[in-house]
Amino acid sequence: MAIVMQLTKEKIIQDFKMQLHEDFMIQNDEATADERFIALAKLVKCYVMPDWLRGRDEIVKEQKKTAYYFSIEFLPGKMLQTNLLNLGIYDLVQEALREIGVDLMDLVDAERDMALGNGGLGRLASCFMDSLPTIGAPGFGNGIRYKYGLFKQKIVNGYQVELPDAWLSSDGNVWETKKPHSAVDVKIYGNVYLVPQESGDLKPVYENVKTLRAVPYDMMQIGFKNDVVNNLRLWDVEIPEKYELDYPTLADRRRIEDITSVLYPDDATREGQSLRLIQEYFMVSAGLQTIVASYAKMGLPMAKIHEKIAVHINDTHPAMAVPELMRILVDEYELDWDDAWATTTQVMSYTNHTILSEALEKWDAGLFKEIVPRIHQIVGEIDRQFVKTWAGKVDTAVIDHTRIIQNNQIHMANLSIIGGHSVNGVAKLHTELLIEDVLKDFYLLYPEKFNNKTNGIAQRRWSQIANPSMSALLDKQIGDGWRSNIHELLKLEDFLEDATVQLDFYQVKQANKQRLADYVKKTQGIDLPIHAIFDVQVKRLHAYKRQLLNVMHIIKLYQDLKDNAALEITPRVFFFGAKAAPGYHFAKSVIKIINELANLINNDARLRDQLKVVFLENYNVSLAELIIPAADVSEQISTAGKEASGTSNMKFMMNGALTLATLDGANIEIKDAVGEDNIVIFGMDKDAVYAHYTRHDYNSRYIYETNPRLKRVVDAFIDGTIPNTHYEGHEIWDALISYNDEYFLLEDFEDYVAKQAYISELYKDKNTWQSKAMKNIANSGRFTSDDTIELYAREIWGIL
Ligand code: RUG
Repeated sequence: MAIVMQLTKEKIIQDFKMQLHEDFMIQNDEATADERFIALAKLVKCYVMPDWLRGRDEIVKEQKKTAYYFSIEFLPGKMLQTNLLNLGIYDLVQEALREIGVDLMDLVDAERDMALGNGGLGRLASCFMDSLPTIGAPGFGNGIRYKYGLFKQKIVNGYQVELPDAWLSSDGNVWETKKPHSAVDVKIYGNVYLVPQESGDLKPVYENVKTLRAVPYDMMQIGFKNDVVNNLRLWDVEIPEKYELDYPTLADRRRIEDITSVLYPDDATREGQSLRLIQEYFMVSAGLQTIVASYAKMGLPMAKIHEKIAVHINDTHPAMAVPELMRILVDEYELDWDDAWATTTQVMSYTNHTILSEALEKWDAGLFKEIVPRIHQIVGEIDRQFVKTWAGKVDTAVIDHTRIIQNNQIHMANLSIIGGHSVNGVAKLHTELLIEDVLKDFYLLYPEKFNNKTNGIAQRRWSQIANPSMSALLDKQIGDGWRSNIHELLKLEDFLEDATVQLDFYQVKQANKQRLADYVKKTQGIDLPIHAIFDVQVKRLHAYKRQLLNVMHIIKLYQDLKDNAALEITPRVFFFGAKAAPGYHFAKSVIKIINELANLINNDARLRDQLKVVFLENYNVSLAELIIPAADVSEQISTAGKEASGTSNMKFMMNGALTLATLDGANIEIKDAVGEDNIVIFGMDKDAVYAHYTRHDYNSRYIYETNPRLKRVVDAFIDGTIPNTHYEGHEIWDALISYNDEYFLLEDFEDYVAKQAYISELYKDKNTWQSKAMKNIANSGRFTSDDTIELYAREIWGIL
């Protein structure tokens, strides 16, 4: 039985104090929040350790089929609250600490965000890490232990400045356990010759290779109140003692250490590209070598490895898993090619997260050959076999579009599709677009591989942890069953028209808005009226996500208020939180514009607090936990067809925000869940967007010249309305008018403005608004990542 079942307040207090003595040689009353956090986290690890070990042993003993989720990003945020909640000891620990004068929230604040990801892709991976043990599935993560996570964003004079995020303390990360005895060697560079053997087989002989030591750091992933503990394994690089002479200078050593230094090194240069390619191979090779070795210990035939092992390629970054498994099976375990291929394709599966062609990785074949020469040979062979298989059976154009090597480039999505048995999109519309458009040639070859798995969220974090007051209210209204069965939120449907309940939910929202307003006051000195609509857009900054459309609407409101000093509007606070990729010039210009516009508006007393704009610096998981519960309006306004799914849309919905959305990604499924009256849809749908693509008839200049109101808004970027943005304003104006507005902001503008006006009216009727908000909460349970991952586990990996 799990240790946590026997815990009492007294025992926790005693253990906690002991831990402080042991780690820091101090008494509780002299400890800092940091020290207390570390002591508590270590204690949690001790409590969980037996279950963690038992889980691992059971998998070996019972030879359970296991899935490995390979991802170059994981974005867990903080872990203390999630771990306590999942262990079922949150309240007990909170009370125990209170008894000795300690506020659990101070310890929570002391933990640093683990930001080993950029955005939705990494956060989804972490939601899955929470859900896999929760549904009792043996599913482990495999990634990289970056020394620096995603950059820390500072805003200086309105500009984004990127600082390194040193998330690891000098002692490492308290949740991880270094396992040097499980380290493996990874070989890169050099030459590989295929030497014929007496048997007639070819054996690779390596020359001048560089050997890296991959050292795993394991992190427990705790299931929700079920004693199941899985593992997230992150790899770090070291220089192997045996090969020390290969790295004689400090510069040589630094180059090696850099392999796990930063998430997504700048790949604008060849050096940056090499580093990224090495990262990808390093993670894949280390993971697979370990997985195959542990399978080998079972004593089962290598050609049947797919019966016990599933490997998931999360986006294309881990696509080298396909040739690397082939290498291990053919070179090290001497399987013949066809047997190795048959099992490899049944082991591998792939998720596509975008249709944007620039995000579908392609590698220069020359660079590939230089860094991973044996993998290059194997990819060449896979490509040859692929062409041979389909030659004469389908049109040559289909083969030309789908083969892995094209124009001296290696297409990683093609490799992932050809080398696996499943390809999934992340929302219904996205999967449809993959099938009908982006991957239609592949669909012709392998229709059976395609399937949809709409994303989901780890609802415990986004409700119980992020929104304790709403959670308490839900307990009061529908009982606490929803905490373990999120579908029970549907019980709230019975109270949608109950004015007392509506008022209770309104008050919870206002309290959460106050919490966010206090944070903004503390960090930026801005006073925010909490009776205003809190309108939020938080996500990576990208042109297709159209933060700029939101900005254009704000400019319009500003112009309206300036034109008519007596105008009364429903007060609004617009919040933005967004990081721009360091090399993404346009996105950085949008950040500058938002900040200057915010300065202009927030300092204009004549607007009488009817309009405020806040850019929240350094948007991350912890900030999301503060912002999302405080939102009235969730902005999901991407150009239809471009956002694969989105996941913040689900988190906002769960916290009772109304979604203002295009029919894109999972917004469509949210609309289906709540009904058209409880979401605000605007703009072109995917068919309208695609019609422009086929007809080539979009003309933003025409719209600009024929709509004076819109023209005035667009001109505000260049006519001096927004101070200090001469350069950025022109860049944006050009994108919208000279370069024909790639993401159709101008076409969608009027409808967006109209729907925003509708929202302003609607908010005046608190009861109706609250009823719609509650409808959203009630129907959010269907977006739990527990259910999403169960579908992966059953339908793709076969592990349940
Ligand atoms: O942009 C997508 C989101 O729409 C999606 O919700 C998320 C998880 O599936 O993945 C995001 N994404 C896509 N992040 N990186 C990519 C392209 O590599």
